[in-house]
Amino acid sequence: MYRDMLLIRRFEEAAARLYAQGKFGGFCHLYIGQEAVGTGVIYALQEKDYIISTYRDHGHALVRGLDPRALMAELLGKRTGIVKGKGGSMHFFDVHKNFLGGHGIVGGHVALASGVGWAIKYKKLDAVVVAFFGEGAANIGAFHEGLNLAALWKLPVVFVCENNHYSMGTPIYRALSVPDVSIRAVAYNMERDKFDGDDVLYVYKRILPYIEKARRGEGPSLIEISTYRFRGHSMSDPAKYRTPEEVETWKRRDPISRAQKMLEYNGVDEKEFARIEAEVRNIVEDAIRFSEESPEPAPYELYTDVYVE
Ligand SMILES: Cc1ncc(C[n+]2csc(CCOP(=O)(O)OP(=O)(O)O)c2C)c(N)n1
Repeated sequence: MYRDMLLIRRFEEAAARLYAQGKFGGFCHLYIGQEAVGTGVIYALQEKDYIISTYRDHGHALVRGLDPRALMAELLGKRTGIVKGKGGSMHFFDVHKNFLGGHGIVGGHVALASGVGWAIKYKKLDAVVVAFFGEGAANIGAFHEGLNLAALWKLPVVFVCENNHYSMGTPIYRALSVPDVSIRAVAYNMERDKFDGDDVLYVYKRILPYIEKARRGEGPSLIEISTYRFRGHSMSDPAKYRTPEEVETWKRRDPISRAQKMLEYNGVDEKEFARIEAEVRNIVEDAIRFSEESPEPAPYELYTDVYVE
């Protein structure tokens, strides 16, 4: 788990550098600071389970085991990218890993998650689907439609709200009439929970029963996990709407330092941390090299993958 969180951090630091150097454009939303949420939740899943995510999808994709080379190449818009360089940062997708995107429309994929849940039930698959979204999505119509049908049809969905306290530059108190997202589950007769997301093991332990409940066919849950993004909303956001003190307070709860302290306490020594750091740096450097050497998509690719054939 520690290694995966560090991989997200180093991968995204590299992505930020490449973006600043103009190696790629478009939108790029970093997950830095939120690593313990995606990691803790995805470790509680099995390979046969499905994941659906937002435009802040790098972390979820890496923990699910999507190829870092293909992800980096996707950022750079290369033909070797995970979706052939056509989706970019917001639209990672890998059907072989049951990773169903990367979605740019806030909350739209929450309804899709219920569709996936319905497909799992209809096909009698032994699987669940986790939908990640921010607290801003809880105000969108598709969120409510998705929750209603999931509860009504007892679909195997776990709705995971990564509450990082801001929707772009808008703090919770300006956007949510009820600041507690999880309480919305009550309106749909759905189980709910709410907890902090800076301790990866804690996240894992708290989410597991809801995933198992969904797997037993006992219906969906809405889980709100409190977290914080250390960077701006996207690469083009200087994040002036937060005080440096607020950001510092949250950085003191950095999920990676926290996991490191816990491992140190359990006897993991400096050498082992250095080994993991080197391994992760190699993966990221290799992904960058691979991406930079990869070709651009051919012009005819503009017309492929537009419709399902
Ligand atoms: C339907 C829709 N409305 C507006 C936007 C523009 N937009 C992009 S991200 C965002 C904020 C979403 O915040 P939140 O759901 O809390 O997620 P976070 O970025 O904090 O992870 C908005 C309004 C959009 N992409 N889709």
